[in-house]
Amino acid sequence: MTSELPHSCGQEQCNVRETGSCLEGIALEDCPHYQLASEAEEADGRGIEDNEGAAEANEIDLTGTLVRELPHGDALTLTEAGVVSGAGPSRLIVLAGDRDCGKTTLITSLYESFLTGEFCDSRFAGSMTLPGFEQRAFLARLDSGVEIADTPRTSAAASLLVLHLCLVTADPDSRRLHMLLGDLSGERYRLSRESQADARELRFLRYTDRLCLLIDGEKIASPRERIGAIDEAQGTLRSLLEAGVLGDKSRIDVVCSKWDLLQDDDRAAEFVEGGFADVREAFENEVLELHFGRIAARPAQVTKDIPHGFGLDALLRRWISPKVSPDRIESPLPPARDTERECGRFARRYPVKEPK
Ligand SMILES: Nc1nc2c(ncn2[C@@H]2O[C@H](COP(=O)(O)OP(=O)(O)OP(=O)(O)O)[C@@H](O)[C@H]2O)c(=O)[nH]1
Ligand SMILES: [Mg+2]
Repeated sequence: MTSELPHSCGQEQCNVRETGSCLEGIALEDCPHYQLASEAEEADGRGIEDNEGAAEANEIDLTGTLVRELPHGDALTLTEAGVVSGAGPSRLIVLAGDRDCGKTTLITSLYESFLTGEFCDSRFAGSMTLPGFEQRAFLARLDSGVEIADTPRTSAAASLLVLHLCLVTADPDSRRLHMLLGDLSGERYRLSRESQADARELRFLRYTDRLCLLIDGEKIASPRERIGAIDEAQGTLRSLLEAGVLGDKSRIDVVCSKWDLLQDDDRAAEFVEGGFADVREAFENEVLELHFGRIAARPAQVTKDIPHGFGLDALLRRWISPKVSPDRIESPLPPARDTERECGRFARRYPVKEPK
């Protein structure tokens, strides 16, 4: 376009900028008033201003390049957890159980177990949810000034909040493992027992590595509430199986929490034994794995027998153990034949399909 021509002229009446021709009809290089536009702008200071403008714009770009988006630090959504699990080996464990049974405390105690060093032959290697952990652990810390340790209630609105711990395991390959600990609100758990529609909403349980179902030890300690506590756990498992969100590929831990309240109560401890046996009988053949445990993530009174985080090591070891897919065919390569090519040997590993 003519207006973009880089011409300029010292005579006001000359249109060389627009037309590219000299007012006096002479060759541009012969005209004493003619200048290149950039020279003219530099002479009156405009070029410098523009250069400064460009420099400012560059500075903004540079800032944009240098400022990194940091993780928000609070618990992740299920979608965000999916992104983390795509980054490397991972385990998504969902903790479920009635209100106040101790799910959040279990998660924060696991995190705290790594604050002093190695735990379960693994070391802490980072977390995208450190503020999330700290926020949950805050009320439990002695220096927070509350007399009885407590954790903020998990919101019922979010169906699953996921906390992230990256661990380096001590095996020879020293691999990093992303532990994704899902905290299902007590309210969502109760609804899943009472309605099939609500149970179906927990369809993400199909894709999790384990479901850890907590039975509240405080309820077991109460003779009036203990039968209901085991019945509710059984009812929830039944409802989730019928809704199809659990099935023959599910791995489940059934764990009695707050064991510190039961250790001196033989009748309650026997009741837990019996309850676990009933759950085993009812569900063992319907799921892939069923394990039972007892924990005291944060005992009211720490003793030699029940230290802080009692039972968590057994649980975590199971959670970080190598993942074996039920569909995986464990079939080593057969010995090579003399003149056989590698692909032929590979093909022989699988039996030829029967013709229909
Ligand atoms: N005695 C004892 N109390 C515990 C233990 N673990 C947790 N608690 C207490 O149980 C209460 C409830 O714990 P939370 O972890 O908040 O329970 P939750 O299952 O996350 O509850 P919701 O978020 O409401 O579903 C808190 O007051 C904890 O301090 C334990 O091992 N022993
Ligand atoms: Mg909670």
